[in-house]
Amino acid sequence: MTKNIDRRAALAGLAGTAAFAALAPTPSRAQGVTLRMSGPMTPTDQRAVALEQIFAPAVRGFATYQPHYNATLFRQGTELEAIARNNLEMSITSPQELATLLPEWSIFTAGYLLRDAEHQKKVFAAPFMDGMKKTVEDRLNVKLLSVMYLGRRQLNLRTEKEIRTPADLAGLKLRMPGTEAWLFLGQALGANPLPVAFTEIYTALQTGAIDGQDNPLPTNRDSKFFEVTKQIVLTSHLVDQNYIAFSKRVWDRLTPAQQQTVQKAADDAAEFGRQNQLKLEAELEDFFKERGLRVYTPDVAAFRTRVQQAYLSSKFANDWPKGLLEQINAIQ
Ligand code: KDO
Repeated sequence: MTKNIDRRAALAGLAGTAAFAALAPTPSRAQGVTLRMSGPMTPTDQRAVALEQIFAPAVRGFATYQPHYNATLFRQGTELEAIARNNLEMSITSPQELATLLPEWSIFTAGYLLRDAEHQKKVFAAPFMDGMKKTVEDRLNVKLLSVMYLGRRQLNLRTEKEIRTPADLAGLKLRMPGTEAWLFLGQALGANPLPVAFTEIYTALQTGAIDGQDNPLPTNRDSKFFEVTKQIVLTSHLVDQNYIAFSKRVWDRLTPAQQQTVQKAADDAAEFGRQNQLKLEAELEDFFKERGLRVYTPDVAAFRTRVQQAYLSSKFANDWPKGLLEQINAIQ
């Protein structure tokens, strides 16, 4: 189990590190730089596959991509700090992790905000996101290269009781990742959220320490959660997004041509991963049904109403940049 720690206090220190990195003498142009990527995902996760199959070969002329999966190099949620401190070159980060350090990012942790993968991609590319990205660079020494589609998060429970509305989740121990924003999502859905690291979910489900977890269908298959659960409730409560996070210090050492190659490699990998993930999401309902799980759609309107109201009246909403919600909603 992981504790929910507020790391905002650490930001002052991190900003200092980033400023120091910016002042350090410019090292010679990148020759054979190693790009260590750390994350909690499995190697079969489509984001991992995309980076290995598309990103790695594209940058091979000047960089070696070196992935570390299952949080073996850095614990889930500590990767941004590792990049900020120049201890790591890459990660796949999330708005929930960014929000622990830069509260305005909590807007993207809100359930039922983004409509689908296309909306997510357009919002990330919109000019109104430039300032948000720049703050991440300046404060954390992290460049967000591209947006990766993780999928629509669905409830996946080891209990048998049918879930139609948020009221049916009362008292249910729902695992969420260990940040404040994630825990709030579990609460907004009507459940009793418990923080557990991604790598501990399977055992927590198996032993009954938790009643359920939420993740997109492809993640459920990759991490075999279906083996220790009985049902999937298709709430689609979050069109989950991740970002390819890249060390700004390493970026600044690349030549303009190398930077262009890295940027294109990241965009191509994100697109490849997105298409594969969408295809899997469309196919996997049958996979789970064949393995004996119940898969069904609840009263999604009831979930949407409750979750949206919870976010709009939450303390998080006070940190959202003025007008951003409207700009996000206006993107077609
Ligand atoms: C999870 O811990 O449930 C989560 O899905 C959260 C995501 O933001 C992302 O970090 C993901 O885990 C990991 O990459 C593992 O797939």
